[in-house]
Amino acid sequence: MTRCFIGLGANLGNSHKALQQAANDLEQLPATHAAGRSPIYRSAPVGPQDQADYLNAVVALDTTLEPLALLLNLQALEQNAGRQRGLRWGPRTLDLDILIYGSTVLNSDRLTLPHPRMFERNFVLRPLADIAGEYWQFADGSSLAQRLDACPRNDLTPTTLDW
Ligand code: PH2
Ligand code: MG
Ligand code: MG
Repeated sequence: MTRCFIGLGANLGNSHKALQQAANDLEQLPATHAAGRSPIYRSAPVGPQDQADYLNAVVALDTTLEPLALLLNLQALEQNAGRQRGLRWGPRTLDLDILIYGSTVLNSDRLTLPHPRMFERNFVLRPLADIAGEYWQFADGSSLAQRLDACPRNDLTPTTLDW
């Protein structure tokens, strides 16, 4: 089993419901077990500003699915949630990103691990730190806490939304 962390984001339609459904679906994937859910945060959009605030969270999974198989499963869940491919960084009903897959470092056309933009995004690092703990270390020896310190402070607030 490999511990992996999935970033969830949504800002179109019923985003709260989309996140709840996605977390349940992720934990039901084949060869996969639930390993934790962060609180749900509300965040100002990064990228085009003429779009609604996002809900963001991170879910931890233990899985024996290989990274690309996991990616295909995430894309299927995005499709089921009515995801339309549109503007880069534009509004979406559901976005599921593999942030970390164990200690795997991967640079392929299909997938880059760890997620290449997560270190500039506090809406990813904050919920990740909530459930990954302070002991997670990246290949360069840096900790999540250090990465969070160095991250731009985009507007981010915890919500009381439940799972
Ligand atoms: N996702 C994006 C682009 N911008 N902004 C916030 N606040 N949250 C997101 O999840 C997000 C974003 C593309 O994946
Ligand atoms: Mg994304
Ligand atoms: Mg994505």
